[in-house]
Amino acid sequence: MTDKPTLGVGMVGYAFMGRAHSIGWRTAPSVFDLPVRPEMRALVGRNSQATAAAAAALGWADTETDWRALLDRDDIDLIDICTPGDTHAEIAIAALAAGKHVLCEKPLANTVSEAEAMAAAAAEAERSGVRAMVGFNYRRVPAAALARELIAAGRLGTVRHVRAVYLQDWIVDPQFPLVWRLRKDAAGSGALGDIGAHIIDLAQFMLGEKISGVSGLTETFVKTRPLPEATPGAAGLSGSSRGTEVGEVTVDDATLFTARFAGGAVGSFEATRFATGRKNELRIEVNGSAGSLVFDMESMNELLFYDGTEPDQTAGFRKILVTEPTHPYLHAWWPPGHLLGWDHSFVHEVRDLVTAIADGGELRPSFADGLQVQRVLQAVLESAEKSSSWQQIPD
Ligand code: SOE
Repeated sequence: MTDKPTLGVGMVGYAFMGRAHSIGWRTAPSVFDLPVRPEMRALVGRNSQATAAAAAALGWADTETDWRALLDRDDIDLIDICTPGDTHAEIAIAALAAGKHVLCEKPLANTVSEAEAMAAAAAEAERSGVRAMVGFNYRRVPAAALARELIAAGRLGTVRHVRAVYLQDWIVDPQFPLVWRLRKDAAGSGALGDIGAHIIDLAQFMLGEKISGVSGLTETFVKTRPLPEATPGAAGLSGSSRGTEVGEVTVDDATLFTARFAGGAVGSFEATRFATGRKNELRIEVNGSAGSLVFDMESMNELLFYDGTEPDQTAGFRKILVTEPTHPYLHAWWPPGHLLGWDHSFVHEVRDLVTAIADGGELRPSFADGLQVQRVLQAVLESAEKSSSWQQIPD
């Protein structure tokens, strides 16, 4: 046993993201030398039996059936929100007001006004040392973090282009049920908010610059779908639980937009759940006056780098294997060449969050960052509604 101070964690929701976050909480203390020891104290879910089973499987000590119970528990220091977007604002604002640190899954909220209220609550809480972070986990993939470092160090010169796609195909089948991610009231938007938000955050993170304006279009290819059966677990990405009634899809299946960055670069973004054969393909290419970088989640341990300052005869894209101890997060992992996976980004998220809580250091993406992404999402939707007209993003 160590004599480190502990950080009591309560998590709300235990579906796909809750499982991923649980791996983060469980693994981070055994990999990184954290200043405090997170303890997985309580898991919250509405169905007590299902929640107890999930808690046992995922490593949570205790359960609650109402998230409000966490607010009154002295042994809970941090609330991790892994529920659909329509619940984020209420839980996060109440948690911050109760003096609990918050980790909130992305996108921060379903609307800009909710995100504004959350950012204001986070700014207020920060004054008394209570911290808040949004779970844009791809920032914590070492190759993506290395891309940011190389761009910040000027290795690409002046950045001119960003080409970002996030492609999935899990709803190509028109019989796939109308799960919560396909309902505007629960999810805010579709492919745009769910996966487009990731590439917006990641591109801005890599460049260290914000998107200043956008022009977008959206499409919903399959307009009605079978309703899911009302069984626990029916809200996931699996299509096995369809019922016989049909409901309307109220979000985008695919969204494309062009963008300008504050520093002068231009960008193209595509988020779709209809890219048949593409399971979870997140790819960002950045071109600058002195070089280019390509990050591709399907080869997430690699970063392609073109150094334009090399002589023409030998210049070419080269593959950096991002597993050296000098690469972001890698000092704590395996010897070079031993690869990491998608789930490690959640371990890194916990490491950064817990470290900033303990030492008071910078913690990003903040709720203010999440609000800015939300403004981009809203501007894209507004543009799509107004014949793809240009929309400036307010500061
Ligand atoms: C579903 O599209 C999803 O689980 C997203 O919600 C996650 O944020 C993404 O990382 C993987 O796909």
